[in-house]
Amino acid sequence: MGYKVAVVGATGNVGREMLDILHERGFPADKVVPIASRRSQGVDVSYGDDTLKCQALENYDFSDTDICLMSAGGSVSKEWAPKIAAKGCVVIDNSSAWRYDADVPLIVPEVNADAVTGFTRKNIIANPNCSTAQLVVALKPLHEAANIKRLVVSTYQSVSGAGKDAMDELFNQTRAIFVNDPVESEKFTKRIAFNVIPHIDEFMEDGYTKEEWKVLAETKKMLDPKIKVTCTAVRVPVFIGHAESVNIEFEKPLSAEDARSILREAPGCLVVDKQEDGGYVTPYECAGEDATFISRIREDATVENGLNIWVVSDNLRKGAALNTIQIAELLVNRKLIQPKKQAA
Ligand code: 11C
Repeated sequence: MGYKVAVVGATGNVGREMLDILHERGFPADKVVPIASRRSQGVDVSYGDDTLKCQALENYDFSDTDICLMSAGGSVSKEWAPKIAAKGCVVIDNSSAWRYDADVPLIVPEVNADAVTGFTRKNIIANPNCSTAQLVVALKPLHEAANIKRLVVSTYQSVSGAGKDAMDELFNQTRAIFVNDPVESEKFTKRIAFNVIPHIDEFMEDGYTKEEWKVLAETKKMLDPKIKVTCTAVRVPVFIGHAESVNIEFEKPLSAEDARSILREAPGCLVVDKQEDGGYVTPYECAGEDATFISRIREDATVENGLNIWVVSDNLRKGAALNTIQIAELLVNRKLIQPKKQAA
């Protein structure tokens, strides 16, 4: 007997990726229901070789649905996740609405799978921000080996993190520059084509952006609250794949060679570190891949027990859709949820 799974936000970048990954990984679903806003009701989306029609969130009854994968933005999640959860349907939410709630587990299965049992408190599980997900996958095994004290993270984030309209803006601006048309910016505050923008999400009182704060708060919640984290988050003109330069200070010594061997064995990690021309991974190569790639592993002699690494992953997959589905698989594999009934 399989599960009935709803995908809320099915027409978005992440929602479409969720449908692909559910199918690709053979998730034990008897029925998959794509759900979107009333505006997108009836829109066709692909699920394997099938075409499914989106249902409107407002009209859908979640009573016989087992799992709701949600990627429809913070305000939709804030309002709808508790209503869906109250129907006995476990919500795995990709927005920032529930991540910092002490009664909602924030999960990356390679990092803190055991914490998932806390979902019973609200029937909601949170998926981290894309830039944190790949970061903690790479850091967890290093933290276990030598205890991380402090992190300096600089991100290079692709436009797909800001949605489909942002991808269109990069494409349209690039085209406009080539054909000498006027360049229009709506989604980004400055031109993104042939540029980089040190600003993602809203500004906070201390001068950091919300994206930078998320990296700090989520790393502490999932990995260790004692780790000091500072971050600069930057948008780059890349369609898919976030990259991060990470400077790490450990309590104990850890050589680059030992870090490389540890990361080679670590779940979800793939080391590509030849230390020669092209012997590293870039976002272009990681698009469509599941792994978190780690390159440029080298000791930082300017601090005690310092190491630098370069971390790249597909932000729509490990940073969002894939991680959400891995959480659902965790619930199934650990028998933490049972199908309510055979879906029709
Ligand atoms: C970006 N990281 O690249 C953001 C997108 O909190 O889930 C994901 C925002 C979030 O713009």
